[in-house]
Amino acid sequence: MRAAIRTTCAYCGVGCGIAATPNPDGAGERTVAIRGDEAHPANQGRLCSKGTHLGETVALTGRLLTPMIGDRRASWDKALDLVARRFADTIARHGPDSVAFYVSGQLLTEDYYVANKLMKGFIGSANIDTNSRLCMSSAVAGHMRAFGEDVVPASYEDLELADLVVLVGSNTAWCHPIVYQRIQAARAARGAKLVVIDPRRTETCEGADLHLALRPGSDVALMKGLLAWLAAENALDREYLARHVEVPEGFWEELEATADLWTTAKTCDLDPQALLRFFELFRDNPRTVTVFSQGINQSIRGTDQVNAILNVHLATGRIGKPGAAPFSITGQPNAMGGREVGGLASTLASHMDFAPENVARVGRFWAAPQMATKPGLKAVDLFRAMGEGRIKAVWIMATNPAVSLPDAGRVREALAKCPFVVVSDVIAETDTGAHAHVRLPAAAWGEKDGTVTNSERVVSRQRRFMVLPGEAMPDWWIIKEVGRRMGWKGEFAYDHPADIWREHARLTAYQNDGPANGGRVLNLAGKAAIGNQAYEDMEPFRWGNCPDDRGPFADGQFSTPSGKARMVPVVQMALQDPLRDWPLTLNTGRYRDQWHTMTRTGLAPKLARHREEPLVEVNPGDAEVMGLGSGDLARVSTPQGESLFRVALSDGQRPGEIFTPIHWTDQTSTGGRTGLLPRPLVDPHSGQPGFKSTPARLARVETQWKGFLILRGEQPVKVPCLWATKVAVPGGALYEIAGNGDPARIEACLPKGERIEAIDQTRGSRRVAVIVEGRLAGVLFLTRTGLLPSRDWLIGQLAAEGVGAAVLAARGPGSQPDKGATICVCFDIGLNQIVAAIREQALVDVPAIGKALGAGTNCGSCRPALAKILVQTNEEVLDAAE
Ligand SMILES: Nc1nc2c(c(=O)[nH]1)N[C@H]1C(S)=C(S)[C@@H](COP(=O)(O)OP(=O)(O)OC[C@H]3O[C@@H](n4cnc5c(=O)[nH]c(N)nc54)[C@H](O)[C@@H]3O)O[C@H]1N2
Ligand SMILES: Nc1nc2c(c(=O)[nH]1)N[C@H]1C(S)=C(S)[C@@H](COP(=O)(O)OP(=O)(O)OC[C@H]3O[C@@H](n4cnc5c(=O)[nH]c(N)nc54)[C@H](O)[C@@H]3O)O[C@H]1N2
Ligand code: SF4
Ligand SMILES: [Mo]
Repeated sequence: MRAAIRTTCAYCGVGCGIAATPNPDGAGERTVAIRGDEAHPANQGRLCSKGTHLGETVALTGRLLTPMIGDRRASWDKALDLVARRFADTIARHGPDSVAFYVSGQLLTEDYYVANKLMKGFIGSANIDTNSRLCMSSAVAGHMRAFGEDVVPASYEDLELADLVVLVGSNTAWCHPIVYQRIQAARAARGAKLVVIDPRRTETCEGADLHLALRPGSDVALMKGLLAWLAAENALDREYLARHVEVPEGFWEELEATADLWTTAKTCDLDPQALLRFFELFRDNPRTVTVFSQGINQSIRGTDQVNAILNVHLATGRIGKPGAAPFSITGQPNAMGGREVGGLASTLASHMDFAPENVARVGRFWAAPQMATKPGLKAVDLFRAMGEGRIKAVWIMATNPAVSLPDAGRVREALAKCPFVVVSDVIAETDTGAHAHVRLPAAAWGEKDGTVTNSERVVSRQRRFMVLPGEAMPDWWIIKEVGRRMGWKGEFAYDHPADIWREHARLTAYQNDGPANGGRVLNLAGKAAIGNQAYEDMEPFRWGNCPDDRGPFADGQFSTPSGKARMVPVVQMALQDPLRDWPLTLNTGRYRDQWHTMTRTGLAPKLARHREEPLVEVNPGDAEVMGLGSGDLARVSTPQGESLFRVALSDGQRPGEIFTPIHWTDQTSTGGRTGLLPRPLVDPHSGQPGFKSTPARLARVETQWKGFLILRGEQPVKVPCLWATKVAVPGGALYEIAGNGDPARIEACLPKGERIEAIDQTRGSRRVAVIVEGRLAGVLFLTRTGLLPSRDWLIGQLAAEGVGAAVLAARGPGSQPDKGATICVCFDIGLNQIVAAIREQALVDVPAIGKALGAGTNCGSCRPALAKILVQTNEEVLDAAE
């Protein structure tokens, strides 16, 4: 067995360290054993369900392994020459602003740096934007307004030192699970309080001291109400305000006039008593960390929402002190690295903007022939410009905008119109790749080498532990090759990611005398002159602390001209009453075990089991009025488009509000495509879209039959029916299906082989299995009025030998009862098993469930779900007893 290689997780911005042991039991080059890295400061050995199961995603299933021009394989030389030539020609004919790059927080810092340098210094346009626009840009804009620089003044340790943690618009238990576990561990150890502010009652709310299910979009009112109340209670830090904060004229007067407790409670649709409890908790706990993510950022007033939070922290001096900070947690593994190199169209490089002296400075450093002198197009505008014919060549890297941009139908039209589309991806077939003229095979996690920065400014190495498969190449290499072929050989002469790291680190330090002298906090001088071996061995380190190693801003020095932070006056946006034709509000977000457009988590059978289909969550009262039942199919429509979802009743949804997940695509479903629905409206400061709130309506969709299809192997099929969603299962794929008309055509999806069938005329049920050499190759179950059996046993038969006609019974001798939806993916424990154990063994807490079943004792991602099931089941037991 080879030694473990220390790297970082491929997924979220928590940035957990991983010890990866390739080929652990000699099973093959593309296998790896994954453990949490005990020495990594972010996770200290813990991993959530996604990180734990990374090993299931490293096979070559679906990989793009050669450059493709159209549908033809091409050599790298041919493909790169074509990209360079088409970009150069387009620039020559239409100018630098006729081309664009659209990149991603999933690139490594080194990749990002080269892309940014090529566009902003050499092509001479700032038309490079990133999916971080959809993710972090309101936080960036808020930080710049308040601090003069995009610096996150917090670390995970602050969460452990805090007496109060406030989670605003963050489903931390699902989206930043290790941060959540650290919060919960600190609560257990020190009794810290937890408040969750989210219109939905998510699993993050389990065990919180208080959940405020506020009206969506009312966060500014809430934070202003808090600040006004603290001012009235004399709970501000007047000294801090006087020394370190600029407060605009009239700020307090406006606040006092608009934000009393009762008005706030009404605007936010909250119980005044609950609101008061939050205010008191805040007043009484100077060590407060307010964590925020997409419920705040993804709003058409996201930047104001961010500043409303920062205002409260500045006015109470809760910043730059242990256990006291506003904390924007980042989504993607390298969202922060992208911000550091300036990957947004609105920033230049190294935390500099487009002020003329910055343009001149970066131009000198790069010896750049034609610097971009002004910000470029932001993501939503960029694709709009493409639709209008103004962007004539685009290069998309490590993001899937045909799924993830708002009004994705329009985005697809824009891509279809664009004369030259290049897509660099690790996966061959994606919704975006379908529009590409050239597809370039990028190195994936485990094959690429470089650095990432997590939410708490810790820079870590991602290390390669597998060979590059096929002709895949790292993103930095692909970009620099195009730069060289466009004529800038010397400027893009990188042989190793360390070459790029050194240049990036030097740029952060170049003529940067720190915030007290008009410079910036971001300064990597100490890491600029390192050799390749030192880069190889680089331990995780945090940038941006004060000289005495306290957090940024601990000395009260901010990156503004005056050195003071700024309170920003913010106004609560008008909240619309429901529209007649669009009476509901659509909220969108994430599932615990899927990552974005599922190109990678979708490969892991274990991760598929938590949610096998895209659901629309509906308040039970609303569902009753609309005649919708659990498990029905329903169409969500918005002015932008429509898509189908499976209905789930949820009393965690406020009346009038529905929720859908962002993960399903054309590759995995005929419905469930959330991206088609949100409106392309953006925040005026940041350009970030308001993904969390779109007027919508919902209607039941009738189908005459339903069923499922299980196929062995990896070859994807398109199932021709109204509803077909696909998830990976061990050895194959499971498709849940439903539709109208004659279902016979579905049988064409079954492979060739020995067919056995059973028909039940009265229920309109049909069961077909295909057996090849004694092994199950495929099975189709359909019914008009009957029930369908559990899929688990049948899925298990994909691995069995000597399968016969008995397979159509869908259960073996002595087979287990249906386990129900998988809750614990590590030990494959289902809802029904957990409920039964709680009832039969009178279990009272989560550790007891762990003892009885193992559930929750490995990665811990399901512990909030177990807590919820425990409460519900025990309530039912009590109700039954009464
Ligand atoms: N499992 C998983 N984890 C992930 C990801 C993933 O795809 N899957 N993606 C990563 C990425 S890139 C990101 S950006 C993060 C996102 O992490 P989060 O921001 O935690 O996730 P979301 O589900 O997008 O939304 C957060 C919450 O905001 C709430 N919300 C909606 N409207 C409002 C509002 O008006 N006010 C308030 N206060 N709350 C509101 C929603 O109900 C939702 O529960 O997750 C990262 N982690
Ligand atoms: N409605 C709605 N929409 C949203 C959101 C929401 O909450 N609601 N959230 C938004 C947010 S916060 C985000 S971050 C985005 C995410 O949306 P996307 O960025 O579009 O989603 P991903 O699936 O992560 O896309 C990454 C792509 O890069 C590929 N890839 C993976 N690794 C590499 C690599 O090393 N190199 C290259 N070249 N390619 C690679 C993957 O196969 C995949 O195709 O979605 C946004 N869209
Ligand atoms: S919390 Fe989970 S997904 Fe995020 S970095 Fe850690 S292991 Fe990876
Ligand atoms: Mo994100």
